[in-house]
Amino acid sequence: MKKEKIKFVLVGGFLGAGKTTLVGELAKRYSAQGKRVGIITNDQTENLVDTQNLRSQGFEVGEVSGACFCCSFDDLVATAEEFSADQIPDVVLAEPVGSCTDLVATVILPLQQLLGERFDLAPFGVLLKPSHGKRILADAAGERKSGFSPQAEYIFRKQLEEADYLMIGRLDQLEDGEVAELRERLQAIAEDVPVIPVSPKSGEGVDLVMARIDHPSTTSRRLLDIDYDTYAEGEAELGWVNLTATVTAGDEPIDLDWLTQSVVDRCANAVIEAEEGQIAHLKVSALGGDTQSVANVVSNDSGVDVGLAAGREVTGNVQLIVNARVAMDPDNLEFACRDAVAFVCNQRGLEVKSVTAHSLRPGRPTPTHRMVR
Ligand SMILES: Nc1nc2c(ncn2[C@@H]2O[C@H](COP(=O)(O)OP(=O)(O)OP(=O)(O)O)[C@@H](O)[C@H]2O)c(=O)[nH]1
Ligand SMILES: [Mg+2]
Repeated sequence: MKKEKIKFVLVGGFLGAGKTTLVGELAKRYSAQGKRVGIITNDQTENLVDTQNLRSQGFEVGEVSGACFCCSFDDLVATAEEFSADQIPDVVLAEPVGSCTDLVATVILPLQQLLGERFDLAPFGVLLKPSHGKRILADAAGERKSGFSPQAEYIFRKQLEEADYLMIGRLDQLEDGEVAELRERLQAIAEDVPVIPVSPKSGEGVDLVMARIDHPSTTSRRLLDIDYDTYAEGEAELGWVNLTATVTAGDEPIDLDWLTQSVVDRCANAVIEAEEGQIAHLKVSALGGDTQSVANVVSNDSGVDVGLAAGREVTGNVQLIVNARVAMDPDNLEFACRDAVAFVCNQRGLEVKSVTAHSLRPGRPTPTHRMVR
């Protein structure tokens, strides 16, 4: 009997663009159709807010950590295949690291060419992050005011250039004029690529994304002309911190939403006030029992977002995870993350039982495969 292929959907976009939110919304909709869904998250190091977030929503999540998908291609394939232990999934949704690009040559074509009997590759959709899109995609005067270096901006643009279709995220927060302007700027980068405005959070436009995935009309596989030295310099500009802490208030109830929002707010203020950091994405998760809260800050000029509201208090131990990606020195960033956790817990008399943190600058990408046709 012919084995069914797994539909493999890679969701691209810069740090904080809304990939995890979109993956969660797609997973919910495919599950509601009776499809079996597997999700793969990815990071340079362990302890991911995204994994905890998607698992707490009830999804089956595998994690590729330690390097991006392109540099851990075999892990990516093994993780995708683990879902098949009981029953082959219908759909695998995979979220690459948000500072990663050249994914068509290093992930999509290798999966298609080496494992095409098992995987059916969906068109590659990339989410535009409006807060950075407005600043990075040059205005008529060509003036740079994103706060990021030209090398980091290079990655942002390359991510958009290789898409089969583009999505303008956070539609719920954009005026019609802003959508039109972003569409124009995107079309200057990739003239003939379809553009879908979408709100992963409210769900608006997600049906159009699913139509692209389920009934692909074009999968042009745009191969990038890319300079890996510039790409590596752009990634290395980012400080990367993954911190985990166990905190407890004993029998006193802890308001998880207050906790995550306070920690992310204090951390954001510290890196902005230092006038050193450009925030790509700060996220804080708190998990007590099976109740979770996630709070995020996606740029220097945006406030705190509630990515996932717990809506209730918990007692006992809470696992706190901070994932910070900011253009600044990683040691200073780690200090800001540790200080935010200690300060906020102290405010409410919460005991911090343990803290571990891992800080780094991403190393040069060295893809397992790079196929240029
Ligand atoms: N208002 C609004 N907020 C959104 C939308 N989509 C995502 N967000 C918020 O944006 C923040 C970042 O979203 P994520 O889905 O975590 O972004 P990401 O691309 O996965 O980020 P990384 O994994 O760090 O690359 C969260 O606080 C989300 O709640 C949207 O459509 N509207
Ligand atoms: Mg994510």
